[in-house]
Amino acid sequence: ATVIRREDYAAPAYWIRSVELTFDLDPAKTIVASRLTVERHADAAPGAPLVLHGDGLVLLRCLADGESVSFRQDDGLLVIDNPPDQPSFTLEIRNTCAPEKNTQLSGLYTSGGGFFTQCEAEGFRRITYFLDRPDVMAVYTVTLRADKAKYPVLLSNGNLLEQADLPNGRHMAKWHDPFPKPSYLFALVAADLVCREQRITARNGKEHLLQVHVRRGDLDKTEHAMNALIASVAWDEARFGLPLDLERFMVVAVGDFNMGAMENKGLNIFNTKYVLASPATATDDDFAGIESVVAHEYFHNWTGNRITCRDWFQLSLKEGLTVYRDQEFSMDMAGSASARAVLRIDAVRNLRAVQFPEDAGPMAHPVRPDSYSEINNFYTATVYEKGAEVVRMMATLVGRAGFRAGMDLYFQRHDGQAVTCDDFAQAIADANPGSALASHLGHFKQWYAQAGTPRLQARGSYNEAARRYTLTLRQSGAPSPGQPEKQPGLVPVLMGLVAADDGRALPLKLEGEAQATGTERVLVLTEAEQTFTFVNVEAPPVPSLLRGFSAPVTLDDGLDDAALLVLLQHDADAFNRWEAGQRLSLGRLLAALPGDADLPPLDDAYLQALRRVLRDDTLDPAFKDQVLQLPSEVYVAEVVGSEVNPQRIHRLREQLRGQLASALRDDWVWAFEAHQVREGYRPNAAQAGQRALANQALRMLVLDAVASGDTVWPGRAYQRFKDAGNMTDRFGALSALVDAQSPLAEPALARFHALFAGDDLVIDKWFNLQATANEPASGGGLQRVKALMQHADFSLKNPNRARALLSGFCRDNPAAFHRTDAAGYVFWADRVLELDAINPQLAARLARAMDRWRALAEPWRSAAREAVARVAAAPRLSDDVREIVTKALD
Ligand code: B3K
Ligand code: ZN
Repeated sequence: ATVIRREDYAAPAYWIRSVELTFDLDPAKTIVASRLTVERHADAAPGAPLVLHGDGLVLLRCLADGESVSFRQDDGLLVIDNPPDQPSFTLEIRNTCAPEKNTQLSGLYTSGGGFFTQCEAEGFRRITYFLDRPDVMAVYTVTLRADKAKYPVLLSNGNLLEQADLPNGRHMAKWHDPFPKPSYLFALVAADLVCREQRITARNGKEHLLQVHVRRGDLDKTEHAMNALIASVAWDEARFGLPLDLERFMVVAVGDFNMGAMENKGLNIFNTKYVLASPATATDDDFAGIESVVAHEYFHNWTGNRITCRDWFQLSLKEGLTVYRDQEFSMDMAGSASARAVLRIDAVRNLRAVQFPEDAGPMAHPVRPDSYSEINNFYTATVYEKGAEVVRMMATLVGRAGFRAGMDLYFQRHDGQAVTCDDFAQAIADANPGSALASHLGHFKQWYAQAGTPRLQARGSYNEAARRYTLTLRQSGAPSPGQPEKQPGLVPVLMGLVAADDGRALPLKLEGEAQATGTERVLVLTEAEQTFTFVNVEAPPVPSLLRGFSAPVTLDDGLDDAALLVLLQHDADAFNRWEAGQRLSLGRLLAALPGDADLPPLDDAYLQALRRVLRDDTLDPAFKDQVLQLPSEVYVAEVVGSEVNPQRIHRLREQLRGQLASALRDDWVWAFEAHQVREGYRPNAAQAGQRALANQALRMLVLDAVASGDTVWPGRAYQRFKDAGNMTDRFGALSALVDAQSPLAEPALARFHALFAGDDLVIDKWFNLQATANEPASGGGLQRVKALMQHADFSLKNPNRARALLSGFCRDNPAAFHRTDAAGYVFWADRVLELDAINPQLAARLARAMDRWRALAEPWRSAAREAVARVAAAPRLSDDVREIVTKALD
């Protein structure tokens, strides 16, 4: 496979200005007729060869300006060596493709008897020959022809121009999208669908039609997605002044889809998982996921579609920014400051669980990568989530109004263009002259260029007599693939000082400043080491650094338990309160890790502190739920960093959970009883927080009961499982039984399957719960997963199903996966190879379960290496999987 490099970017020799496509849709053989207006690039030589991308197509004919033209086909490419040497000409192409054979789900494929497309990143070339790169933007007119009975709904981007019946039971529809777009935003749908419609009037008085299209029978599960869409349209107008620019905006749900959703212009195509929800079938997390993905795709209409990426190295230009925007939207929707903090905590948990390991492993890459062999492998947590952190840091540095001014300037300058991450950063900086971002833009842009999670060290000392507190900050970065040395960047450190005695917020005045600037401020670190001196500090302080996780770094502040207990109880910043609690728990696990003794009994100070949080009625239930949840095994492994023993981490964490379950038993009983939602189900943050805390309490109570041989709480959990009025509570009770390995787990699982048979999204949950279930002391997790692969409901061809079982086991169940007999790794290798023959993108995702094999202790390390090497040596690997496993072995 060839390596593509960012520095090799060159504009194409030709542009394509307009496209007319006609599809004669047939599952076995679809005929595509394409008429392109091609324009020679001003810098290109007259008659320069025209090279079009193609993949898996059969070419029927090719005409230039109506005349036949000589061409050759070279590794999928269509090369026209002597195109007309005029500045512009027409190219007519006719080709076929085979949608029903397309198991990769990239390009045009069939699902549930309908036709759907997925073109990002390079799927359009699997439909027809084209300059399939994001800097080539064209206006599309699309005609669809298909059997009317089988495919009554025919959709493409933009506005419907005409619709008519044709002979032989066929019909046609013609669509026109007035906005020039890159090919990756093209979409079509032809299927038997029903739709929920809503007319809305925008602030500027314009009317729009919103539609959510789903399979027959699913209409009653579309209300939430529609509400999320309406809210997204209103939010983008209010917060960023960005209106909906099309008369019609469509969302279509499809059951076979490689990722979450896709922002095709005016015709977003979604995984059913991110559209369909009812209280009986979806959990609070599912509802929240739908709201955020609907928003994300909608926000792409401006950040991604109106301004797109010049090349795929700039992917974070649209993804990092759009994730930032959807995060802000979800926070605004959740409302209270506490609910915002809970969402921030979730985002950071996810960053640490997925992005930090990525940044420390063989796939580590900058937010703007320098090279790739398969671009689909770079839709990563680094590009998305770390990219969003980079945007968030800009917003922190220039303030809310400054960020809005920067966005305005970005659209003023670049609307309708394909641009780079540099263009974005420049616009935000230029709109904020005099800001730390503008004065240190070079330092800041290291965030785009350097891979790896920077390390921030902080050491403070207080001089009681002088009432001075000096804080020294140091930044450093570990080597990553291709980047042995790291340069200092710009780290915004949002901070406060908390009085050690009573926890009050101390006024902040830096040496040389005329007066204190409140009790919270941003320190801007741009050197490898800088010292900040605070004066008039009236009491010994505990530093509260990196509030709200103001930069995606690891922090070593050297704080002891006493200081962390102060922050947990008093910090004005909710994020840092949570963080202090996590670190207290983490500290207890790390201290016990060496050797193989059991976890010592937990100390009273720690238990009291957690109890106080749980019982504090000034705190929101959702926040308490976050504080009481322990750091994940994956995160603990990442903090340990090398010679990781996954079994040891699992055992100690289980013991910690067991002790918390028993020591706080009365508090859990209280929490469970006190957080029952009495009014009707609504998926809002307030209700969801109550349910989350009650479900955590139930889980702890069942855990403690099973450990002590008591049957009352398992019985209550089973009853709740049977009677629950919503999926969050039903699944919470079921998970509690499975988690504690109660004898009631099996009958509950069987009942759950019977109750929801045929509801694919719920059956996915059923598979996933078993794949991620706690490994019994006697083993058997892998056996269960193997048996589930034989279940009539299992299929490797459906991405949701395959992910639920296989990624659930290999990526989200470390204790069951990392077996000392290596059987987990053998299973992983077999599944990666099996899946690669069907769907390389999906196989490559699963392949990444082994990213961190080098950090394992023996015997896991050698066994893991062998499994990775076996995959790498297999004949006929896709480029996707090959890139992952060869990088893992490098
Ligand atoms: N832009 C798409 C992701 C496409 C992934 C291609 N392998 C969804 C999104 O980020 O909104
Ligand atoms: Zn996106």
